[in-house]
Amino acid sequence: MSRAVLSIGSNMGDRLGYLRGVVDGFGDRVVAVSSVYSTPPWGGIDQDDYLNAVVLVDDPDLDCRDWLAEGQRMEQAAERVRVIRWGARTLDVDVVWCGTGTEPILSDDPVLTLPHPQARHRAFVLVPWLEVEPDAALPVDGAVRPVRELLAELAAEERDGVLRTELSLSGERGSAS
Ligand code: A4P
Ligand code: MG
Repeated sequence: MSRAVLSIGSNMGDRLGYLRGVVDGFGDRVVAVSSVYSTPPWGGIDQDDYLNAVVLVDDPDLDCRDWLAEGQRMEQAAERVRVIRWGARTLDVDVVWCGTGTEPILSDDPVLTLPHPQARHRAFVLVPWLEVEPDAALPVDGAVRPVRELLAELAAEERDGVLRTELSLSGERGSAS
């Protein structure tokens, strides 16, 4: 049984449509969905801006690997081609955090590393996560750190690049890609 924090992103094609597909795909397992954020590419590869969001999911019958597998199925359905690490993609679904209740599961398995090793450095993950879970905490180097502190430690330009949009992944929907 598990609860997970998923970071979803797209910077190719129908970006909003791909993100909505994730929320629709997880259906009633979705507990909360952040706003959609426009974010500059992270990781030093020259590419278009992303739309990013965070989705909280919960299902007593699924474990952390199931969330990864479901996310990868959705990436494939979005016709994602894996060309270059940290490069452009129609859809990326990362498991940022997974646990039972509030207890995190830790893993250094390269197939599923938990928490996601880059999450702490990524304002495009931390900003939307805090929106849906203001008291979120992330295990970092053996200590559990409030996500709001991790975000405050990032460079101001990292944080300032993450812009909330009026686009929505649930409920009433705008139209744009
Ligand atoms: N994997 C291990 N742990 C995890 C985890 N916690 N969640 C493995 C998801 N996957 C995990 O991923 C490579 C392998 O990581 C998988 O086989 C999985 O078993 P991938 O998605 O196939 O490859 P990738 O995405 O090219 O590389 P990577 O390192 O996963 O990149 P990221 O971390 O996904 O970063 N900039 C902005 N603004 N917004 C973004 O969303 N995304 C990326 C991709 C780069 N820059 C970005 C964004
Ligand atoms: Mg990925």
